[in-house]
Amino acid sequence: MRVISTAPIAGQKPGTSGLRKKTRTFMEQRYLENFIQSTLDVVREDCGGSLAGKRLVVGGDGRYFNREAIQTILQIAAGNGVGRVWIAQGGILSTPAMSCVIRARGAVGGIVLSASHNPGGIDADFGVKYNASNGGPAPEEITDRIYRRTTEITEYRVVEGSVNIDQLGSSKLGDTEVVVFDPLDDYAALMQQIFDFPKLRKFLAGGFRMCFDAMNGVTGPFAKHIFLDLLGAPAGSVIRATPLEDFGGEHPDPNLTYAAELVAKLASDDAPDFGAACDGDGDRNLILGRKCFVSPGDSLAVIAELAPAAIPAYHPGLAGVARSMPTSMAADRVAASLGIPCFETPTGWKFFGSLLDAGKITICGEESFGTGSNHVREKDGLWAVLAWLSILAHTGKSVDQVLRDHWTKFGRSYYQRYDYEGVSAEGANAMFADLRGKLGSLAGTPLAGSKISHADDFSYTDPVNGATAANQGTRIFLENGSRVILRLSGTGTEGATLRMYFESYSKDDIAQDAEAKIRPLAAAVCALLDLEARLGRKAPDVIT
Ligand code: VG1
Ligand code: CO
Repeated sequence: MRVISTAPIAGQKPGTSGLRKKTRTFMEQRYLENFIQSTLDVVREDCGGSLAGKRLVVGGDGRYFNREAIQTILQIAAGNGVGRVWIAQGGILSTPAMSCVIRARGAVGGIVLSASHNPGGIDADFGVKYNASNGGPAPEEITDRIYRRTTEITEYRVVEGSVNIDQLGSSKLGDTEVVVFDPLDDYAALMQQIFDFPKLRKFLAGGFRMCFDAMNGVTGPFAKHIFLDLLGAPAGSVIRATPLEDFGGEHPDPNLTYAAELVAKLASDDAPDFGAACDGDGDRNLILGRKCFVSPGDSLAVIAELAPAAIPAYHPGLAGVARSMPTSMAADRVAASLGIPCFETPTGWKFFGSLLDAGKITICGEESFGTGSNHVREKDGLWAVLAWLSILAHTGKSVDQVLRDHWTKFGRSYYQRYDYEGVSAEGANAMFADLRGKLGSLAGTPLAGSKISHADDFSYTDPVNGATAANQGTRIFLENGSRVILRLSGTGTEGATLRMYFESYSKDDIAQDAEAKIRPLAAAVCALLDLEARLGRKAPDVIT
């Protein structure tokens, strides 16, 4: 074991989902080392002072620097006397599979190497996230301590050496046992416990056509194993299934902008019945029908409505549901009709963890293409795809019909999110400061044919452990029931990214185009904020 001196590096504060920075920043001397040593210092503290006998899982989404980072983490884990480190073969482990493996193998936690849907490569993004023993992203109480530790660090400990991460089996680094395992096993077994695989197999054999796009990310091998090997879908049903270090030079972000190839396929005359995609690390999902897009808020609501009938694991019914604050309120209406609670949390999956652990919710989701349940403590892209397949198999309806039936019963939340990426942080902060200054006086202001009823900053108190989080997004409510939310991204790596979320509810008028429905509201809010002058942007970079 070698002790190497180091000094604090500024800015190692985890955001919405771990520490995300430019890859070159992570490659700087001691950058990754400092963060990992700080993380393990906090984990050791929570383990009563020693990591001996403790088990840690390590894996990532396969992006550039994944393999090198794994070797560094191994050396530091061994230097800190971790009992055993499980490494996914080839370093490839989706975020939900990480959560599954931590839980299934009783690990103390896991280190996820991913910048999710952000591009990969030496000039793109990298990220590191610590997940705790429940399988979920560490809560802020832990990430705050990790951050504090990075500001005080003076040394890190390593055992030098390396391990062949492509070869299954067990070896030693110092006193640490290193086990390279097949990442598909635990995850596929869990999916088979939740869903009726024989029924899905029959459904796919009956002429139903699907196309799953892994976007050159981590889900490729998992999707091939589940959809092709276990469910018998024909070979062409899974595309872009080899994890690439740069995701083929694209954004592995499953939305209408970045999954354009799949969207075009589903809009063609020879479209399959169902299309789906996941992001780089496999926690997000996009659901498409023929010429039909399922907005994530609707997807959450439909799954909450139909999972108890369509999916064996949820036959006993749901304890409750939860959604992040900016996510559309469609799920609230389903919860009300089921007579179960609906919780509203800040953005980021870490806020669902305590509710899931306490058994208060069964299904939860975010507008950012994230859906999941109590089976793991991360959002789970392939789980959502299997949930939709189960719903289609159970109802015998098309995606489009499932949506229409849902809206007929509950009404429709028209929804869109505008992203302004890489704007000046100064300009964005000034705009927020101004808006905050006048929140109290906005009531009564006319806006897009209605009036502002009230406006505030969202604060959250966790109903299980009392933890609080303030300033989680500025909300503007209209008298006609519409909502607008503004917040700054906590996952970006350049300048600031402004997100604006628009929601407009109709009970009966359910067949309009979402874009057309939202446009006047969006235009009015941009004018209210003087957005073009302040940020120098005429239009958002991405609309989802
Ligand atoms: C974004 C999304 C948020 C999601 C987070 C991590 O955060 O808005 O809903 O939980 O990404 O997703 P932000 O702070 O940039 O808005 V992933 O797939 O990057 O783990
Ligand atoms: Co992701």
